[in-house]
Amino acid sequence: MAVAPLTLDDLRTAGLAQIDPEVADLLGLELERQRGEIELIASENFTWPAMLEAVGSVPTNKYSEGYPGRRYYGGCEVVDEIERLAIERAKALFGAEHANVQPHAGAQTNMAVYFACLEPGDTILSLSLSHGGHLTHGLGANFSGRLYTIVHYGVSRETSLVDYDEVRELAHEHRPRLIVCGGSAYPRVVEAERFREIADEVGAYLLCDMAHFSGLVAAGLVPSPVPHCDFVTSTTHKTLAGPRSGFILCKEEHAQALDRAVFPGMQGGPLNHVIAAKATCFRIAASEPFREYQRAIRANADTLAATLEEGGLDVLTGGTDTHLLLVDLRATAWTGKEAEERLAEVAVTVNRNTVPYDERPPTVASGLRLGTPAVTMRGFDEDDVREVGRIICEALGPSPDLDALRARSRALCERRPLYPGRPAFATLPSAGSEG
Ligand code: DSN
Repeated sequence: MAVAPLTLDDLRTAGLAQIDPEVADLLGLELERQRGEIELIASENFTWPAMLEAVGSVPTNKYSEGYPGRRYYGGCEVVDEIERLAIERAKALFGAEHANVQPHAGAQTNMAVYFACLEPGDTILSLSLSHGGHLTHGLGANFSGRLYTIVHYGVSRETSLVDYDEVRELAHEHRPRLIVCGGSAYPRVVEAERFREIADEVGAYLLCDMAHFSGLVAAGLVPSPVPHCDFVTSTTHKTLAGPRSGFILCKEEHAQALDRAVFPGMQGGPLNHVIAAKATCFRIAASEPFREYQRAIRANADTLAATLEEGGLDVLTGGTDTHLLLVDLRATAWTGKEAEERLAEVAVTVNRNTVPYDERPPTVASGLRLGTPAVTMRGFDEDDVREVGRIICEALGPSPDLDALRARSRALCERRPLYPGRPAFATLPSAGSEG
C-alpha cells in the first residue's frame, strides 16, 4: 500500500495503519495467526483485552527511576499510585510480605533475586533445564551459569518426579547459598515445604520460580510456595494471563536488598504502562471468574493428558497437577522437532522439549510440552480439548489425512473465536486515516 506523504502535524495524530501499513498488516496477520491455530504452548496465553489497552497506554511516556514516593524524576504522582496499587494487590493476592512489580520479565526476576542474596561464585542448587528447570537456573550459556557455581538436581529416571532425597544429599554435599525450586517444564506440584526443610538444614535461601503456575496458585488450585520461600518469582503472562512481564515476592527481611537489586542494581526506568496492566491483572486474578478460568485450565489439562494416553502417547508422570504436560516421544519414530512441525501442519502449535535423560540436543529434543491456558482462554471446553487430543494423535499416527485434520482444527477455532469483535489491527479506524 502506498503511503501518502505525512506532515509533522499528521504524525502527531495519525494511527499506525496510516503511518506504517507494513507493520500494521503484520500485526493483523499475527492476530489472524493466533485466531486460526490451536495454541498449546504451555507458557503462552491470550491476555485480556483490558491488558492490551493498558499496555498501549500513556504511562509508556514516563520515566520514574526509584520507587513510589522516592523517585529521581518529577511528575511521578500518578505512576506512584499505579505502582502502589500493583504492589498492594500482588501482596494481597499471594499473601506476601513484600512485592516488587518492576521487573520487565521472568529472567530479570531471577537475576534480581540472585543479586539480592548472592555474591558471584556462590553456589545455587537448582533443577536442570533438561529435567524441567529454566535457563536462568544455571544454564552455562546464561548469566546464571556464568556468574554462579551451579549444582543441579534432576528428576527420577523411574518416576520423572523430583527426588527429594537426591536434593537433600546434594544440598548437604555442596552447601548451596540458594536452592531454587520450580521451573518451566515440570508438570507436578512443586513441594516448596519439603525444599524449605532441606534449605533450613544447610542454611540456604529458598527461591521458588512459579512463573508457570502462578495463576493456579492465585486460584488456590496448587499449594502456594509463598509461606515457605524467602523469594518467589513469576511472570504475569502465563497462567496469570496478564501482560508480558514479571514480579517478585519476598519476606520483609529481604525487601530492601531485593528492591536495590532491581533498581539501581539491574534496571533503569520501570515500564509504568505495564505496571498498570499488572495492577489490573492482580485485580482480575483475585476474582471468582478467574478462579473459574483456572479450574477450566486444570480440567482441560487432565482431559488432554487422558486423551493423548488413550491415543497411545506417553505422557510423563501419567498426567499433570498443573496446566502443562510433557509427552515423551522416545517410543515413537518422532523427534520433538519433527512432531512440532507435523502438528503445525494441522494448525496445532506446540513446542519441542527435552525430556529427562534425553539423548537428543534441545534443538531436536525427544518430547513435546503442551499446555491449556491459551485454548481455555478462548473458551475450549473438555469436549473441544478431547478433539484436540485426537487430532494430535492422528497427526502423529500412520497415514494421516492432514487436510482433514487441519480442517478439524480450524473448525474448533471458528467455534471458539479469539477476541471476538476485535478487528484486525490494520483495519482499525485511526485518527486522520481517511484518504
Ligand atoms: N520461555 C518460557 C517458557 O516457555 O517456559 C520460560 O521463560
